Amino acid sequence: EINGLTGLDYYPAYLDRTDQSRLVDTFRSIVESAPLFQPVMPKTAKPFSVRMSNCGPLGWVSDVNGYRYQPAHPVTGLPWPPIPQSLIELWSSCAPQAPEPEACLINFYTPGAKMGLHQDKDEQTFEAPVVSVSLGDTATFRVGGLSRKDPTRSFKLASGDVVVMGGEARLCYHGIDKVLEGTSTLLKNGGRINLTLRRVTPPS
Ligand code: MD3
Ligand code: FE
Repeated sequence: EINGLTGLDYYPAYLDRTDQSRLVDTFRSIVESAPLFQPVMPKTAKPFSVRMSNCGPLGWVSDVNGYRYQPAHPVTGLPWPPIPQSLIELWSSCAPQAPEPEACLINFYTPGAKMGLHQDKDEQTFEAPVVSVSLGDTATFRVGGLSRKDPTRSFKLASGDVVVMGGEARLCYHGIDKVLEGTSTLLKNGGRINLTLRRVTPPS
């Protein structure tokens, strides 16, 4: 719990170095078939500084028309690759009561990339938590309340850390202020990978 928010569970060093390296290999194989793309903001077309890809039956995209989940890569038109078993198992461990995840958004941050304060509310259900895995350089993460104006708290997310946002925390404002260059040797060329597992549609 952080900020008196229930439903935010932080598991520092949840993954050991071996598990982290395996996930980096998994990331590399996913982006071979579903290359990182540069999303743009709806209406303004301003590019995100974070590049993205997805795996799973649905993937999150943003373009001039809006934010949405879709079954195919916006550039290749191919279906997203499946969510790897290791991440399905991580979800089952961290969110044992939730239905299976349908989307895994992959965020790739180079030094200087950030993500403004936002809510994750493009899903059709908020019943399941969002489960996040950080790999590579440490980032400064900011989390607030249900209103944009609520005070925020910052903490660091390091490689191998897992954050589970469920319950009240599921719709909290949050963002990434900064990636701290040179804080991890996991990725040869530096940077940060964040994987977020999500349920998008209500369970049948
Ligand atoms: C708090 N990603 O992809 S992960 C995102 O590190 C996103 O790339 C950040 O915000 C990143 O939407 C933060 C931690 C996280 C994920 C989901 C949340 C925090 C959250 C949902 C609700 C509140
Ligand atoms: Fe988010």
